[in-house]
Amino acid sequence: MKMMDFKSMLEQRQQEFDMALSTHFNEPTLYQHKVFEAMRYSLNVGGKRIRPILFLEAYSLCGKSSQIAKDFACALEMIHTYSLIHDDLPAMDNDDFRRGNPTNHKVFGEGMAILAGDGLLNYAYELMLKRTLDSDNPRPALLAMNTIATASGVYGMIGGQVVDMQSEGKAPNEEDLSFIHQHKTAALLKASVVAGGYLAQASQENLSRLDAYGHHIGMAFQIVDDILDIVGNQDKLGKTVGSDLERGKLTYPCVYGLEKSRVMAKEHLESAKQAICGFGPSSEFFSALADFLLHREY
Ligand code: GRG
Repeated sequence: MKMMDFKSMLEQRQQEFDMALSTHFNEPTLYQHKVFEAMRYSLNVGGKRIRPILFLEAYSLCGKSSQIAKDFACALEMIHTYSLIHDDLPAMDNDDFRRGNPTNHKVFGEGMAILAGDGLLNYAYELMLKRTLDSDNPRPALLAMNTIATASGVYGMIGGQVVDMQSEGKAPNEEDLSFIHQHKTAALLKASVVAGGYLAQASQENLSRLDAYGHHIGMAFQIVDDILDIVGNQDKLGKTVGSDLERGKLTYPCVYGLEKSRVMAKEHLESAKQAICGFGPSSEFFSALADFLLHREY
């Protein structure tokens, strides 16, 4: 697939997803409207929508199409957005800008940003539970939700964030680095792919393919993120470059150097493509997405 064709497909999916997401945020004026405003702000401030698109693609690769999948995709973006709002707080990474715009706490204040993050996390599960309860066959949805919950909790993203926080200023070491990348970033990306397979009742063989693809793109994604923090263009990235170095963060370039990190990211991407080609020609979008993530500039 040509990169141009891929980009227009990606854009179309992003637009479709944005429409689905907006249906959950058209509440009339409520007493607690401020928290909705803060939640909407970060949800709509230019995210690439990678996780929901991964989820919906995995779901449709396994031959399905349904409303429940769109709602699960929205829930994934809400969980991702909560993690970014909290990550930007002064008590964590203390960032003033994300995606070229002021961070949530800069606009709404720290207290409201904490609540907006909590609100998004909880709303994600409210939505998934509601749809699961409406279903005649809830098991696939429960398996998908279990995958998402585990990947974003203390055994996944939160666990990775804990070790990431503790690693600041520590001597570079491969073991901590591998734990951080697998848990903080790769876990939710992988879960987005695998949960799509669970919801679509994919075979064990296809679940294994999705699992491997998700793992490898998740790892490559974070390695590329580390590289961009050194060589990226600040305007394109929409955030300050060099912040990892400044904070003494444990990153791939600091453990392996830039060149080896690039090679490692490429190897993960090749493994991801290898894993997904078992689906045949219908896996073309996933394969192009792997390339896009490797060559992304933001
Ligand atoms: C606060 C519990 C808690 C966890 C935070 C995800 C995370 C853990 C921190 C974010 C720090 C960070 C920038 C990690 C790099 C990888 C990453 C998640 C990048 C942002 O994801 P994109 O590029 O974001 O998909 P967009 O802006 O496109 O939505």
